[in-house]
Amino acid sequence: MEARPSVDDAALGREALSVLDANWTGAATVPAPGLYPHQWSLDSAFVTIGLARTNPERAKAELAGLLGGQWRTGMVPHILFRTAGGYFPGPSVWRSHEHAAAPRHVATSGLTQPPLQALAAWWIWRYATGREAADAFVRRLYPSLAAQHRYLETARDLGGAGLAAIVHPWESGMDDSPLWDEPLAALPAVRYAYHRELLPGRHSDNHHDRYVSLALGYRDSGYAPAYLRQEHPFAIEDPMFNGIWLASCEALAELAPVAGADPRPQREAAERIRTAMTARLWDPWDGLYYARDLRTGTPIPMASVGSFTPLVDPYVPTDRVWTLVTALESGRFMGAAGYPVPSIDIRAAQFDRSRYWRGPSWVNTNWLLRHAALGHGLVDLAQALTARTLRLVRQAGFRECFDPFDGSGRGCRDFSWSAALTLDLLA
Ligand code: 2M8
Repeated sequence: MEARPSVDDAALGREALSVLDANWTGAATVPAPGLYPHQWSLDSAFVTIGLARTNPERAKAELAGLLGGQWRTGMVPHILFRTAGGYFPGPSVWRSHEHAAAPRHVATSGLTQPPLQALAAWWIWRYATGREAADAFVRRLYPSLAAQHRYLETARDLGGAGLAAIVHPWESGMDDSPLWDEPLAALPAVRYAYHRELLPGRHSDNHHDRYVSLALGYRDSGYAPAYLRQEHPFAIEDPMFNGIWLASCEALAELAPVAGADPRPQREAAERIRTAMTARLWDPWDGLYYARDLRTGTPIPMASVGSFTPLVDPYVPTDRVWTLVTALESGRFMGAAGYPVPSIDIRAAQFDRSRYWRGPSWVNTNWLLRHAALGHGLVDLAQALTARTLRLVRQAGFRECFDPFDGSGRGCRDFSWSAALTLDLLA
């Protein structure tokens, strides 16, 4: 465990703000200097939430800037290339400028990430001190957020049951999770020549070649929804992605009256997702939500932190909440690890305490589960998640992720969502 002098709440908050200042490009907050030198949509949504109370103007700029990169299809890209910083795959791979629906002023990727943006907009609105300005902000962003949800409903309901499918591990927010090992292994072996030195270094070459091949196949189809439906070999209904979408639909329904819009379509979408998650992703025997592989038509029966994130829906039935919380607090997750919440079941053969989404604990998933716990009135669980997450960043700094047993930092330093969500936990 790295030793750090103990810091009080005020000093921790100041440190978090200075990380976010250093990672601000003038138009967006990059996830971390060096490794991630552009704007990522999931990271930006968490940064927005973290800054909503301490620096609302920057929170608004972050979210509005991200939505400025939205495609005319409604798709919010997972990366907006904001700097000259090297990252693979960069603009020359995605070639967004060749697509009529992509924005002209910024190059983007062609994939998306969990749609947390409406929840982030609601976070800004609910904590705003100036009502008029907050309402005006919601009126400005509402059409983009509604279009994002429409895109998921139309282009991404590949299973036809009301859930959005991810078409690449990068869309999950948990890119190297062992959840995707089997669907990736089922893809044909390929080998590409590319700038391996620019890769984050967390994946085997084997996996990376498949990541690139999935991205190129989709790109070469012209990012066509019909290609995703009929040919694309990777399509998964993921509980974390859909749980976040559900929460964003509810948030958008709350914001609809502010924007003079009808909340019913968002409430109906939330209900469709809720029903479909129960029918397709909930495993009543194991008492967990599992991802579902649409190409094999079977669940991926591996317990991950994503198995619990559907709890962000306050309407999950009480008996299911208790089943999930029992598993979460068991020796498979929080019970054995001193520093919650391991990204994968500690007892799984693939669990690796130091490799990104294959075992370590993350501030963003802890925050989501804390938010979920508060929605269900589980105050003790929320307090435990808050206290132990703050202990992690106090001891190891704003690292990308953490060893769940000894709390030592893993991945990048000065990681934006770890800093931003610390601000929210301290508020
Ligand atoms: C990680 O994903 C990127 C690909 O998008 C990567 O591995 O290079 C994930 O942790 C993802 O959730 C995150 O948004 C991104 C930037 O922090 O890094």
